Amino acid sequence: MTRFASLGAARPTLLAAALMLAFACAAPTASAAQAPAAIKINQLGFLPASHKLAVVPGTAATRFAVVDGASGKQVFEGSLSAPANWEASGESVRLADFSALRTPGSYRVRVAGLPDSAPFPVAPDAYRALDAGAIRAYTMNRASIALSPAVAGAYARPAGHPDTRVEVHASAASAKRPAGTVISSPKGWYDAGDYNKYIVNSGISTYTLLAAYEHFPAWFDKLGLQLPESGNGVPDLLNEALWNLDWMITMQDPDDGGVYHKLTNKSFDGMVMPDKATGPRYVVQKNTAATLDFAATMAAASRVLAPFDRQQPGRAARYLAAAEAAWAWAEAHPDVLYQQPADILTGGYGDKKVDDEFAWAAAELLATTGKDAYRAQALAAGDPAQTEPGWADVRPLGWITLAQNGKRLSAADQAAVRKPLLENADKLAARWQASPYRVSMADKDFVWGSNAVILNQAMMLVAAYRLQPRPAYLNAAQSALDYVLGRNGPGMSFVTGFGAVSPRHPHHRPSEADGIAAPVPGWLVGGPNPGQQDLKGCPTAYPSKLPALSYLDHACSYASNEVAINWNASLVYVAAALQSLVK
Ligand SMILES: [Ca+2]
Ligand SMILES: [Ca+2]
Repeated sequence: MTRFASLGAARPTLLAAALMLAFACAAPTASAAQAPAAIKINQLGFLPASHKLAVVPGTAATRFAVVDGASGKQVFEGSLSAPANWEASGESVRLADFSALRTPGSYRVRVAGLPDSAPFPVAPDAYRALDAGAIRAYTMNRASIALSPAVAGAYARPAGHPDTRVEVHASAASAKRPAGTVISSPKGWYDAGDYNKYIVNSGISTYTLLAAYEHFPAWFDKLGLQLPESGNGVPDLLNEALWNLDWMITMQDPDDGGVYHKLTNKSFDGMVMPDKATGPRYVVQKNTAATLDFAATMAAASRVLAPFDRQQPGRAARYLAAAEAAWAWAEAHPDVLYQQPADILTGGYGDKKVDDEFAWAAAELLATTGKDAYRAQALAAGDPAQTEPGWADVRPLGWITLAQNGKRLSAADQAAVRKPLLENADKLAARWQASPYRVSMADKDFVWGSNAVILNQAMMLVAAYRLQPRPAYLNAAQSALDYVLGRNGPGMSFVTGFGAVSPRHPHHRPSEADGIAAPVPGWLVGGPNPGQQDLKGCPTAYPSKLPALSYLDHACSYASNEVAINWNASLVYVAAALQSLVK
C-alpha cells in the first residue's frame, strides 16, 4: 500500500491479528528465509542484456567469479567494488558486476571464503513465468467464482462471496437507494489477505495492469495464462482486468454517478477459505477519492479496450460514459472525504488529499477523449518530492498516461510532461548509483509495502526511459526487480513460489486456510517495514529492527508479509517492462 498506509490509513486491522492469535498460529517460523544469505542475487536471474549485479556482504575478497551451475566451471571473473556500508541493513557490502556475461545458462556467483550464491539463469524469457504467475495471483483472488483444477491446479476451490445481495449501508443511503436497499455487485478481486473489495485500491491496481498492456502489448499478446476466459480473443491480462472492471462498474450509483468506497463485511473474516466466509456485505459511503479513482480507471479501460470492441461490444463506450458521470459527480462534490462508519471495521483506505485524484482522472479522461476541458487539471503540478505513485498519491499515474498518449498534447504540453518525469528519474537514478546495494530506495522508503515502493519507482524509471533511453534508468529499474527477487536484506525472493527461498506464510487467508503447505504462488509480499505495526499480534519477534531486515515470514505479520493487488500490479508491470525493453 506504499508509504501512506503506515500513516494509519489502512486495512488489515488489529482485529485480524487478534483472530490470528485465536487460531494459535502454531510454531513460529525461524525459517532459513530469516538468515542473511551470503551472496545476494536476483534468484530468478537475468535477461541476456540485463545489467547484472550481486551484493557480497562481509568479505575482504576483491575478486569474484561466475561459475556454471552444473559443472562448476568458471565462466566469468571480475573485481568486486570497494566495500561500502548500507545503513538500512547494517552491512558492509561489495558489488559484483557481471553484466558482460550474456550467454544463456545456469550460474552461481562464487567468492572465496563464502558459500556460492543461489543458482540463477541467464535466459531470454527469465521473467515470463514470474509475470504470468503474478497475474494469475489475481485469478486466484477472484471473488464470486469457483476455481477449477484446470485453472487453479492444486489450489482449486469453491466460489466465495457471490455478492449478488449486498446492502446499501446507512453511510451510502440516497433517496432512491435508502439504507438496506439490496444491490448486486459480484466479481472483482479480493483486495489482499482479506476478502473485501475497495475501489480506491482497485483503481491503482487495475490501472497499472491496463497500463502494462497499453505500453507492452506485444509481450502480453503472447502471454497465455490458463484463465477461464482464455481463447476468447482478448489478451489474458485484459481478461483478468475485466474481472475487476465488471465489479467496479457496479459500484457506481446509477442515479448520480458517485461511487461507493468499498464492498465489505462489517469486520474482517477469520482465517477461512472464501466459501466459508458468509457474513452480510455492504457498500459504504460515496466519496470524492473513490469516485475519481473510478473515473480514471474507467477512462483508461475505455481507451485500452477500444481495439477489442468486436469481442466486447459496447464496453469501451460504457466505460467512458461511466468515467464521465463519475467525473461530473466529483466536480459537484469535490471534498467528500471518506469517514469510516463506526460499525465498519475493515480497511480504511482513507485519503485526506484529493487534488492528485483530480489530476489523475483528468489525465486519463484527456488521454481518452482529447477534450480540452480536462487539460488544466491533468497538467497541474504536483509535489516534486514525490518519487513514485501509491494508492493515496496517484498523480504520477497521470504523468505516465500523458507520456504514453503524447499525441493528445501540444508540443509545449508534451514538454511539460517530460520535464517532471525525467527530473524524477534523474533523482532516482542518482540515488541508485550512490546506494551500496544499488537500489533507488531512500531509508524513508522502508514502510508498509516497501517492496511496492521500489517497484513503483521502477515504473517511473521505465516511463522516463521510454521518453529518453538513458541506460541508468533501465538499469535502476532492473535493480528494483533484483531487489524484490533476492538482492535484499534477508537475501530472499519476496514473491511466493518463485526463487530459491521465498515467503512460506504470507498474511493471506486462502494460503493459510487451504491445507496446502506451499502458499498460493505469484504474490509479492509487502516486505521490510520497521514500523512493525503488527508486533503485538505476533507470537514471534521480528529478526531485526533495522529497516531492510525488519521482515517476518509469519501469517501474523500483516505489516511485512501481507499480499495486495496494488503491490502485485507493480510487479506485473516491471517484469513486463524489462522483458520488453532490455535488448
Ligand atoms: Ca490523494
Ligand atoms: Ca497453504
